[in-house]
Amino acid sequence: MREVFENVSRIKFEGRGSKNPLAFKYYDPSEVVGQKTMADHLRFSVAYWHTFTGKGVDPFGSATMIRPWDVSSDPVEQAKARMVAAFEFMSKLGVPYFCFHDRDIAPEGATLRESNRNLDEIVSLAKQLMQDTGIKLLWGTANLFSHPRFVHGASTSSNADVFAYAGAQVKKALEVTKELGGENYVFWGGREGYETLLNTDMGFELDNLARFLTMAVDYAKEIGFTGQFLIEPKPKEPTKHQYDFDVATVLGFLKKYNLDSYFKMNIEANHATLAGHTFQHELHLARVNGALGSVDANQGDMLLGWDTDQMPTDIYTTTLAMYEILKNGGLHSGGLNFDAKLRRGSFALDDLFYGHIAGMDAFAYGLKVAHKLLETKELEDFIATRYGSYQTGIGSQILKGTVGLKELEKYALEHDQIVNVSGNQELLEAILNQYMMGEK
Ligand code: XUL
Ligand code: CO
Repeated sequence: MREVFENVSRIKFEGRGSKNPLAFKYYDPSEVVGQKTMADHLRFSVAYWHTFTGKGVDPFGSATMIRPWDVSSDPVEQAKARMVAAFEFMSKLGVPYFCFHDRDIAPEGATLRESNRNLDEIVSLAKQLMQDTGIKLLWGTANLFSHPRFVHGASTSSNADVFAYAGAQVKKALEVTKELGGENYVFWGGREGYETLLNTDMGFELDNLARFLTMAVDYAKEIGFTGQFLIEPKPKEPTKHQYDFDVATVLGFLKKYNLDSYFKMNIEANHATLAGHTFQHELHLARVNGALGSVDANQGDMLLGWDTDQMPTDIYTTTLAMYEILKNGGLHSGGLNFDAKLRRGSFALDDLFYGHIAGMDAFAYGLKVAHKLLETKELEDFIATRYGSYQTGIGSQILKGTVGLKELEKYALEHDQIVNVSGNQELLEAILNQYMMGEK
């Protein structure tokens, strides 16, 4: 079959000085950082929806990205051509993984039966292409938000028929993910939220969300799907208030419904900032709760209040993200999935490579700086010293649980002239800059 990216060959690592836009400057998949290769640390994945079905449409204008694989008038044939092009792109880019929603890869039919048949047909092509190229599935998911039937939500819809339909769709998506050896399965609650409490029974909807997730856990057990379940928090968009608001909210939800042992988080950078957090905050909170599963790698724009899903190029953010990931002992079955799209003006085919190369290099750079920071332990040592008062005296008794408020009062009455030490934030920021610039 004729190649779509015919002027691009396999992207190689050429190193820092390279002027070749189609080469990696920092990402050398075989370079060993600490105990693992860069490829094993970073586990990059391409998001099918943005990269192969996204066309640059925005609320004010139509498609700017006219893709050579979008040629057939038959939707299934079109989906096949797109899938073949996707594997050519991913092989040339040298990513080990991809991710998809059911409806990204195969068209919705007139009935659920027809949609399932379409999906089966495309999945068998995907399976073949995965075998040919060695590219694996990081995660699968079901699109429970685009079709008008999900106008009031999926598992949190006021309409029980929609709950049932969504259940059928997740059942099929789980089967397909298992069939393709998917290492995780993601639940992003696209329309699981509300617009106004004037028409919403929030407690009932949250109970239904938990019922739905419990059914998914049960079905995964039944079919022997052993991949990790992930919830992807997001505070708003498309609904005004999404139930999976942020990591803290999801942790509370999972605990309430006894689902916490079955789910980890898929943390997306732009969702973190929409929630008023940093990406690092969300990764850190998930990590210290044993719930850091995978990452949707992108970035937002601080001047815009919506989910711009830009390619991650901010090396400070990627460094602090990799710091958390290394402290987590890696991403395990997770990966860095580029849930990121090109700007509408970047409509050339080569921009797909430039965008992904920029993101991969930014994370590779971040990995190396983060590794250095952990090797010297400069930040860790500072933090350990900062909490040193808990290692001896009253602090160690607090940790051991051998004192209560009465003992604290006795101690405080004798030690009420408190001496605090500086947090040295600016000093630490300057030290981080030295690492960023390779001076440490
Ligand atoms: C939407 C989003 C989704 C999920 C998968 O903001 O991030 O693409 O990653 O459904
Ligand atoms: Co995402």
